[in-house]
Amino acid sequence: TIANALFSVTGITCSACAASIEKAVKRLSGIREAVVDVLNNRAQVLYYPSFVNEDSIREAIEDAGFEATLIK
Ligand code: 9UX
Repeated sequence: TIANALFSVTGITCSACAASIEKAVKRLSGIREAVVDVLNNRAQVLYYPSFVNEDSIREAIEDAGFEATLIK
């Protein structure tokens, strides 16, 4: 099964940083897709819950240098 997580990510102002967050999240195993929306400060992630969880994804975003909060 696949799950969907939406995060609020503060402080992203450029597409280069959005791309680096997407890359950091996709590096985790169990990620199907990661899309960062700079204009709306959102990161949408499709993932396989048997391999990865929301908190690990949040930590990957924070390790990339940005504050992330799970919205749903
Ligand atoms: Mo990418 Mo950070 O611009 O201010 S370098 S978001």
